[in-house]
Amino acid sequence: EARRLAWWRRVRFGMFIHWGPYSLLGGQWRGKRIDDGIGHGVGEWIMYNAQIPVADYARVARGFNPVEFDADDWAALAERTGQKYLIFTTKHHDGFAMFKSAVSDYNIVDGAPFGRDVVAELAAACARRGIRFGLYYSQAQDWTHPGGAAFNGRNDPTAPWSGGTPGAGRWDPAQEGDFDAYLKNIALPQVSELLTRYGPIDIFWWDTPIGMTPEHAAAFRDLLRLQPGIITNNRLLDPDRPNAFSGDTETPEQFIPATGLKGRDFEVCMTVNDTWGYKEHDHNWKSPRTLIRQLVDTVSKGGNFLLNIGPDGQGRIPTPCRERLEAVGRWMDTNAES
Ligand code: JFZ
Repeated sequence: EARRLAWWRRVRFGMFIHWGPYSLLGGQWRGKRIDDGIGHGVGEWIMYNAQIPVADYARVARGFNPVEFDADDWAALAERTGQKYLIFTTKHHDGFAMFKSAVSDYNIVDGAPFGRDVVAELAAACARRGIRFGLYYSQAQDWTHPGGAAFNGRNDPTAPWSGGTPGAGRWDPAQEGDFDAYLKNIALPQVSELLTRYGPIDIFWWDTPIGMTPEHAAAFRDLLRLQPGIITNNRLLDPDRPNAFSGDTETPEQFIPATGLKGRDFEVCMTVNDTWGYKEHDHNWKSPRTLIRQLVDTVSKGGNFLLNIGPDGQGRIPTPCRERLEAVGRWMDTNAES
């Protein structure tokens, strides 16, 4: 086990990328800025926070044509920043797959004019540059495929981020359906696709196990055998639940645990502004000084630092974001081991 995690513990610094049809909306729906709701209106939750009907959001997705996307440019930026691994949102809660999928044509190859497999291009770019490659996949929440789970936090501020009722937070009759059937027909097959079609996968990043039971989690965990040596975060199921699977790494989000997490591997995930997915009007960029301090603070406490970028709907990394990563990279050049 220690050997499996050795590279991850050594490199300490990764790039997180949130990118999908929500990036095209840039935090606005029908001319209104969506700044309320889950995560204070984080860009990738816009479908949920603005309660966009499935058909309307699907129209946005069908227009997704990010012609400026350049996998090698993104991987090169990670390299210059000193980030030794990259984790990409292959499917976020909106349900749109950024890879070709045989089980649903709601994906970037078959369901959008772009027609290119973004996961394949990123996997190849990372392989060329020796950057480890990880996949984020929202295994339970899916606001488009019938039966997918929807967080109930809008209706109940105490709603749990795991287990509970899968459908309690749905807002469109088109979302109704059987959760077990969704897992069996969409989520599990897509995870298999991801684990078999893109070469070696170094990390699997689960998220928000709404509605899941330990049995559901076991079915996903079994698929990980397709990639011996893969490292996973702990969001397949809440580790506090009895008999629940817990992954290799804890995931403090947007904060650094004051004294680290004794005896546990952890990865602080952090945004450069205040959103994961692109928001056109979020200009609250952290300074390079703040980002370097957060990186050093996290590493000094024994954790990894996963710093997120949110490219826009054309595939461009916002200039202020790019500049900050370049500045961190210059600091890394003089101060970090290679
Ligand atoms: C999740 C996602 O919902 C979000 O869009 C983003 O991808 C982020 C990295 O992960 O956000 C969470 C997950 C769990 C909690 C809060 C936000 N939690 O347990 O409090």
